[in-house]
Parts: sequence; structure tokens; C-alpha cells
Amino acid sequence: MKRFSVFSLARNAFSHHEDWPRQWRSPEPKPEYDVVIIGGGGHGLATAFYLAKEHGITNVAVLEKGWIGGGNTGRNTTIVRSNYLFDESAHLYEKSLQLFEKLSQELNYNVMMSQRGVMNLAHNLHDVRESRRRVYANKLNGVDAEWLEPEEVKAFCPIIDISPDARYPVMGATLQKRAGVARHDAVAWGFARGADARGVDIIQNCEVTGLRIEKGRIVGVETTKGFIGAKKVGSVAAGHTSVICNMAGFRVPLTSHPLQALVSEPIKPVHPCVVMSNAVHVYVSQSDKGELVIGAGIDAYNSYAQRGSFHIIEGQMGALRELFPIFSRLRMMRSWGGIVDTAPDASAIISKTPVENFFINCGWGTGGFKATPGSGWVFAWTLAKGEPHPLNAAFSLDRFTSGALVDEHGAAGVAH
Ligand code: FAD
Ligand code: PYC
Repeated sequence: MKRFSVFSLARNAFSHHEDWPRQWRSPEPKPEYDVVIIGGGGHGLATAFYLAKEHGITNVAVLEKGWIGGGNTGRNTTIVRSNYLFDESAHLYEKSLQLFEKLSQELNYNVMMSQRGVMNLAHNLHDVRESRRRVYANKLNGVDAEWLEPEEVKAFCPIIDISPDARYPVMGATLQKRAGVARHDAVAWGFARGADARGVDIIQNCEVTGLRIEKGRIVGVETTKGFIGAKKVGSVAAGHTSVICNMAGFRVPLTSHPLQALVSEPIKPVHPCVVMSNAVHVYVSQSDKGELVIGAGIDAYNSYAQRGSFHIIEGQMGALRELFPIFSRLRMMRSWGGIVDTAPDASAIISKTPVENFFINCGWGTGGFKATPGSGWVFAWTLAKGEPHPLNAAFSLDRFTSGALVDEHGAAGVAH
């Protein structure tokens, strides 16, 4: 093993990190691709990676209007779990968790997956019943899940207040031990590097401004870098999906809302797991840098503003203080928002559309980071074969006309 001296550390510190190889190219768009992906978030990049790796389709472009991972992918609170209620969701999210468990090796890129356990707290009898039901359902689907009594909650997370006279007393929690957090930027960058290495063109600062459709079939996209032809197009634009579908001439049942989060000053390791509470409207983990990562429920109004706001911060702080009195004097550093796309049943849409060869992957709302590899994997299949994989067949657009909804409001993790 190479040994580092104080001198080599100092030399590296002053080297200005020059001449590091770029992790992906920055190509000009080709006139035409087999597949164009709109949106360079984690899901779009994962789709491109699996198109190349699993299906040998490498003549692919990912078009991103800003910088890759600059949307919800780089703004989320990085919680990864698979404890969803319904069979269809449990199978899809479990596939994703299994991919996450091997992702650092698959991408040869450290995505800092930390399976430290996620607790979802119950604060009233309804919560307790719903949570226990979810544990039974998870177990039937082979998803690891446990029910914890209040003392067991305290043993798993000693800093939590379980006193029975609290305004929202902790009456127990579900625990998924294999769940945890992963580094969001690394997930985007790892997929980007892997896709680029297989020939995919990642084109940043390239906004899709229109879709060219001839005789009901998509033939390409209009962009700020000119027209780009495409045999197939996949839209993975999260909170801007309805804008893209508007360009295609149809409406999707999605509403776009800001979802906000904030981080505290860094402190020593004190919070060992992830704690979520739908009733108190807060969820908390501690990053590797020591900051507490704290999220809220979605903003009540529709907006495309990716900002934090004071009334949400006030609510988050009240909720944080309710569960963790130890943090009452902690200072907060910064807050932000992302635009999430919520469907009426709080489930994703991974589907063909009324326009031939135009596919959409959206509706992940408040909970799509955990789905990044699984979503990319099934969407790559859907694009390659022109048909959904059995894992995403239930998440097609036609469920909103057939009524076969997959209502995951409770399991989506965040109040909305
Ligand atoms: P994005 O990363 O938003 O990517 C979409 C991309 O499309 C963007 O980069 C955007 O710039 C681009 N785009 C849009 N329009 C165009 C256009 N016309 N042309 C070109 N490009 C375009 N999920 C969890 O599982 N766990 C969590 O802990 C969690 N916490 C969250 C906390 C917050 C504050 C937020 C906002 C979200 C959270 N989520 C969480 C949800 C999760 O972040 C998203 O579901 C997921 O990241 C969506 O990924 P994506 O790749 O589809 O979207
Ligand atoms: O789905 O686990 C989740 C989540 C946590 C925070 C936002 N979404």
C-alpha cells in the first residue's frame, strides 16, 4: 500500500487539483439518436446507463436543461427504503433497494450507501394500526420490516423523546434495517460516468423546448441547441413533466409542488439512523459531514420555485424540537426546495403515451430518490422493448381511466 507523508498531503492540497481527467465528455449533439432522454437527473441518467448496459443501446443522448443532478436529484434528503404497502410498489422499490445495495460495485463509484435503518414513527392509534399493517404486508412481500414498541424506538435512537405526555407521543415505529441513506450527487455522477463510458452523450445546458410529432409518432425534439432527431424519446423531467407532455398535446394527472429541506450546522455523530414522522411533519438524518438533514411535508400550493421559505422552516423547527429536544439550540445553515410531481395515488407513472414512441417516467413525487436505479432499470426495458416490464406494468397511464390505482399516500413517507 502506498504511504502518504505530511509532505505529500501538503503537495496534494496545493496542487489545485489540476489535470484531473473529466468523468464524462461534453459532446455536441448528433443529428439523430436511437433514444433521446429528456432530463439529466438520476432517473434519466440511470435509464441511459441501463439502456447501454442491459440492452446494448448506446446511440443515446441525455438532454439536461441545466446541469446533471441539479434538479430533485441534488436536492433530496437521500433516504432509501422499500417498505411500501402494495405488492406492485413493494416489488418495484425492493428491486431498486437491491440495485442500490450493489450500486457502488456496479458503477465502480462510491455512492456511500449507508444502511443505518429507517424508522417511521406512529403517534396515534390510527398510525399504529396502519404501520403494523404495513409491516405485515412488507413481510409477505419479502421486504424486511419490524414493529418497535416505544422503548425499542428509544433503544434504536436514544436521542428521541418518547415521554407519554409529549404533544404527539411516540406510540411505536416501523423499522426497516436495510434502509438508510446514499449520497445523491454520487448516484447521478456514477450513472453519468458509467453511461458516458458506454457511448451515451450527456448534453448539459440543452433545454427541450418542443417535440416534433408527425402522424402521431415522435421524430425528435426541438432544443436550445437545435433540432435533434430521435427514434424514441423518454421524458424523465420530474416536476416539469406536465410542461413536456403539454408540448406533446396531452395532459397528465400530475401537480407540481415545492418540497423543502434544510441542514443544520455540523455536529458530532449523535443521530444513528433515519427517523420519519408523517404526523409531526418532519424527517431527520445526520450526514457524513455531521449536518442534520431535515425535511418537511410538501408546500400546499403549486409552484416551480426551488426556494426555501420561512413559514416552512418554522414548522420544521417546531416538529424537530417536538421529537428531539436535544436539538433546541442547534443553528440551521441553509434551506432549499425542489419541484416534485405528485400523482393522485402518490405513485409513479412509467408508461407509453398516446404519442407513438414517446414514453414518460414521472410522478415519483416526494419519494423517487430511492427508486433511481430501479426506475432507470425498468424504464430502459420499457424503452428498449416498447412495452412495460412486469415490475412497472401497474404504473401505466391507463390506471387513471381503469381505476386500478396504487394508493401509496401513507407509504410515500412525506405528508401530502
Ligand atoms: P430530477 O433530478 O428533478 O431530474 C429531472 C431533470 O429534468 C432536472 O435536472 C431538470 O432540469 C430536467 N428538465 C426539466 N425540464 C427539462 C427540459 N425541458 N429540457 C431538459 N431538461 C429538463 N426521494 C426519496 O426517495 N428519498 C428522499 O429522502 C427524498 N427527499 C426529498 C427531499 C426534497 C427536498 C425533494 C425536493 C425531493 C425528495 N425526494 C426524495 C424525491 C426525489 O428527489 C425525486 O423523486 C427524484 O430525485 C426524482 O429524480 P428525477 O431524476 O426524476 O428528477
Ligand atoms: O420517500 O423516504 C421518502 C422520503 C423521505 C423524505 C422525502 N421522501
